[in-house]
Amino acid sequence: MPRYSINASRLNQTLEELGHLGDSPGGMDRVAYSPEDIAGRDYTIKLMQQAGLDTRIDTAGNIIGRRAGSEDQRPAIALGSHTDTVPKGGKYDGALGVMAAIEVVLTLKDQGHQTRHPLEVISFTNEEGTRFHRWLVGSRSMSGLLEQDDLDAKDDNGHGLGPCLADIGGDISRIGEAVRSPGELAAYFELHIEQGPYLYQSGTPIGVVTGITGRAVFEVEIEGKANHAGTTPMSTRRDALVSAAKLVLAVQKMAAEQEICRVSTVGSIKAIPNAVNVIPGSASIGLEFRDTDMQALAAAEHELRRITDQTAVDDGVDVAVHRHRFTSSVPITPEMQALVAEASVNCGFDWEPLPSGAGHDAQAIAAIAPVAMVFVPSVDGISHSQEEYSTPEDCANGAQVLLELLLLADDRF
Ligand code: HGY
Ligand code: MN
Ligand code: MN
Repeated sequence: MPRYSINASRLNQTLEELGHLGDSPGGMDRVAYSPEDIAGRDYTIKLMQQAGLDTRIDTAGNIIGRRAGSEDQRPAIALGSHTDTVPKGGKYDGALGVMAAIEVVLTLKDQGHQTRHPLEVISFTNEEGTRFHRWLVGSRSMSGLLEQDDLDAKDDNGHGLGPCLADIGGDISRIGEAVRSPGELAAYFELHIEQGPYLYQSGTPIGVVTGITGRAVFEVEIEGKANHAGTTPMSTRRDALVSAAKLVLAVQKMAAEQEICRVSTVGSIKAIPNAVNVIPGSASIGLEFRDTDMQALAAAEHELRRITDQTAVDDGVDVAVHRHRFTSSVPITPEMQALVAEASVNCGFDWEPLPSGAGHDAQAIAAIAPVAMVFVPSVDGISHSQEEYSTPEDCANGAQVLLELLLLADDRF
């Protein structure tokens, strides 16, 4: 039996209320640094303060709520996730982890229970990386993994990160102050929806995450020759969009048929000038590869560069490959997996081990603290979509395990 029971209806109410902030036809639009994201952040801060947390925003824009422990000199145990979404995203990705962390604190407050360790609830900013094509920005800032090219990144309109950070209370000129040293956090626990089909298909309420995938993100720019769609003979065309289309199919084949890495995706494509009666002179595609084996990602990059070189020769176009980000895969230690499993059993829930095909803030924080992740089922395995859904019961189960996990760690660390 768990020591305390979380308040399931309170948790699901906050999830519902957060889910109204940035909701739009087609899905959630709480893209990092947007007014919708700021509304979600303000709501989160209000909840944290109502839970009695001392809140602050670090120079990277991360929201940190702290609750003193009875032995406050100990390193804090942190719970968290993110509230930014992909465009047209879902209501649970990230949001569940932040709302559940606050529910855990509210439950401890209701029970008058003070943990030995200080507690921190952290809502990391810009986990998804939509706007600047750089993800885990808040958590990588905290763990010292941010690079100069993150700070120099421009969005699709040529705007820089600095003003966006200022809009959310950060400060790019002092972003180094967000870095936490190893030892400052005793552990970081993240509850998250699985975002894949396995727990839902097996009917298992809790996932014990065994590792978090690596990811390699690229943009490929193709330069051909703009010309008249009606007068230019087919044999003389240098159509950048046709070359891009060939690359889209080749990238998909790399995982689907050649099995070079676990998954490969082209998520964005642009044609310039994007007019039906103009042969596109320029085109670009945004793509990513994922695998827990970093060698597989290196092999994928090698194959990408081979096929782009070949396309340039075959089609008489110029092709440039820009590597945006290599994120290392992160194993979860057997000890931390066992603690999640024990918490699940204490709560009376079946569990199963599984890797995460999605990336998470935990994989950045793993550079400075021991981490563990708890998954709950995603209905039909859908995520990054308006149809993303996890049942109120599964959300509550996850929060219950998160609370038990925290209490076990507080006793033993
Ligand atoms: O893309 C991901 O894996 C995560 O949802 N940011
Ligand atoms: Mn997420
Ligand atoms: Mn996501």
